[in-house]
Amino acid sequence: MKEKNYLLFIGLLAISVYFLTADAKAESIKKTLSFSNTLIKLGPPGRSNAAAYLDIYNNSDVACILEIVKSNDVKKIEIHSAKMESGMMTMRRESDVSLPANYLTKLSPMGMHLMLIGVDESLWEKENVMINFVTQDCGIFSVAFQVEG
Ligand SMILES: [Cu+2]
Repeated sequence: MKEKNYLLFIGLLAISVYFLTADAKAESIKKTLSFSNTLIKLGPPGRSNAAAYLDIYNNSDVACILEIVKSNDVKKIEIHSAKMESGMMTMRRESDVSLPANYLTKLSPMGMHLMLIGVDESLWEKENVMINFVTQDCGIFSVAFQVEG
């Protein structure tokens, strides 16, 4: 092999290794959290609040801190935990929720959930609403939610 061709070959090899590594990195960040069973429960018409439920699986070996949950279609989204206290259901706002490593966190009725504050009629016409999850170290995720009455 001539020297020039040899250098070209090494160069191409280096470039493909670089892209493969970059690809693998992007993949690992993307797959840190998996979202499933996403559902927005609107409840009776006229109500300005709704709840959203989902499962979040943290595939990584580190805990992910969920900092902000937001959507262009909703004024404000809070993370709530629900608890029975002397026969009454109480809700509390949670901040910086930790999603443990290699663990499935379920946001469900009677437990932790998303509170959609300030929803309007336009939500009824949508089949899907995008909700964004911003974490401290695990990236930002845009997740489609099915809307149900
Ligand atoms: Cu709530």
